[in-house]
Amino acid sequence: MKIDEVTETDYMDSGAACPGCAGELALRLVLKELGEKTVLTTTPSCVGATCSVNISRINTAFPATAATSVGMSAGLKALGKTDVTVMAIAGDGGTADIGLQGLSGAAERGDDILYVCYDNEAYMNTGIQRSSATPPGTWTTTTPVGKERPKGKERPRKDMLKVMMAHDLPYAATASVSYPTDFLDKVKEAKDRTGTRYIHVYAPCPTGWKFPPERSIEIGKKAVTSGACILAEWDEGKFSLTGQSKRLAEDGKELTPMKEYLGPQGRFKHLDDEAIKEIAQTARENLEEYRKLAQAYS
Ligand SMILES: Cc1ncc(C[n+]2csc(CCOP(=O)(O)OP(=O)(O)O)c2C)c(N)n1
Ligand code: SF4
Ligand SMILES: [Mg+2]
Repeated sequence: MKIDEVTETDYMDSGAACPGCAGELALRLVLKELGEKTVLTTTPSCVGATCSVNISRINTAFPATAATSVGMSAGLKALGKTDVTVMAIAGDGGTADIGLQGLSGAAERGDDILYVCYDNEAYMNTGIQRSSATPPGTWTTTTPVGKERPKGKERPRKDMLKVMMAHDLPYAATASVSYPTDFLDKVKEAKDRTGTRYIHVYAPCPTGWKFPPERSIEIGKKAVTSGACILAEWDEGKFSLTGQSKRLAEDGKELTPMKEYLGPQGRFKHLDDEAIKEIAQTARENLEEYRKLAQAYS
């Protein structure tokens, strides 16, 4: 897809997200691809709380996110309505932590839903607490930087793409709002499948990451070009890197120095050069692991 093929029709109504919010942009883009024949489940989260849409939508409790969509999918099928996409959107906290059982249950059963996780790497709507998707090195209000924890969060992030691949579902992918055509190609691919489809889209948050709002797209790009976030796709048992990540891992394109990605973000300002080096090393290792996975599942 080319960017000028993206429809100008907008299914978002007025909203109250912070300026530069990429979570809001993620939902805006997904709806452009899915169109008006979509029923949406949202949860407590920034997107759930701040975005209003011009399509049918239900706001449900975190643990029930996937189950609510599954119920709607079954109901529509019973009514003979087969041309509607049933979609859920939730944040990283709502997906990797609080709603994981419902999502896992749906994926294991093969229920017919599209689940999108927008990942801003913390619980933002309640004031920047760590989630299991928060990357190591991050300051959050529940990983305060101090004598005991000079480097912020210590544990690695949960890799939701690998978690979902373990369910052997038909389609799963990672994406970034900073690469909208790669993202929308994946939404298009997922839309046309049956069964549980999962897209994990990286979505910078100027408020929680502490950078100026006009830099959201640039920071999202640097997340990918530094190797901190990886664009990939699982398609009926085949795994591949896509877009910029493919060029970095397979074509030997040079990674952006990690400092360029972390430096503009206040949540990393406590990190010294040694700590940044460690994060860069982990990113290289993750990219290499994904490259090998792509070889193994080609
Ligand atoms: C079961 C339950 N636990 C906790 C909350 C409080 N809560 C509301 S929004 C939110 C943050 C959600 O984080 P995430 O899913 O990552 O979305 P974000 O706010 O980052 O957009 C939390 C913890 C809740 N509403 N319900
Ligand atoms: S806190 Fe972050 S995710 Fe929430 S509305 Fe503001 S920019 Fe968006
Ligand atoms: Mg979040």
